[in-house]
Amino acid sequence: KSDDDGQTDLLTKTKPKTKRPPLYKVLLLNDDFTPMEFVVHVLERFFGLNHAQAFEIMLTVHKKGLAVVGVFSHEIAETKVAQVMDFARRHQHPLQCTMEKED
Ligand code: NFA
Repeated sequence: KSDDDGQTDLLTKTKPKTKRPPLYKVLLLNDDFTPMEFVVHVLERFFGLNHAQAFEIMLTVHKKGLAVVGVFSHEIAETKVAQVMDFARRHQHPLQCTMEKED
C-alpha cells in the first residue's frame, strides 16, 4: 500500500481529510402572541418559501412548539437568525429564531 509509513499500522492511518464545514439548523419557536400571518410573512420573506410551505411550517411551529425552517452554513444561518430577530423586534412581536449545529 502506498500510504504505508513503515510502522506496523497501529494508529498510523492518515485520514483523507475532506472535511465539509458543519451545517446549522435554523429553528423558529412558538409563542402565544406573534400573529400567524406575521410568521407566514417571515417565512416567505427570509426563507424563500411559497405561501403554502410557509403556512405549513408556521402551523408545525404553532402545534409542536418549534420547527426547523432550513439548514445552512454558519454564516448564512447567523444572517437569517439576525434578520428574523430584527424584523420581529421592529414589529414588536416576541417571535424567537435560533440556530443549532447539525449532528
Ligand atoms: N402561536 C401563535 C398564535 O397562536 C402563532 C405562532 C406560530 C407564533 C408560530 C410563533 C410561531 N398567534
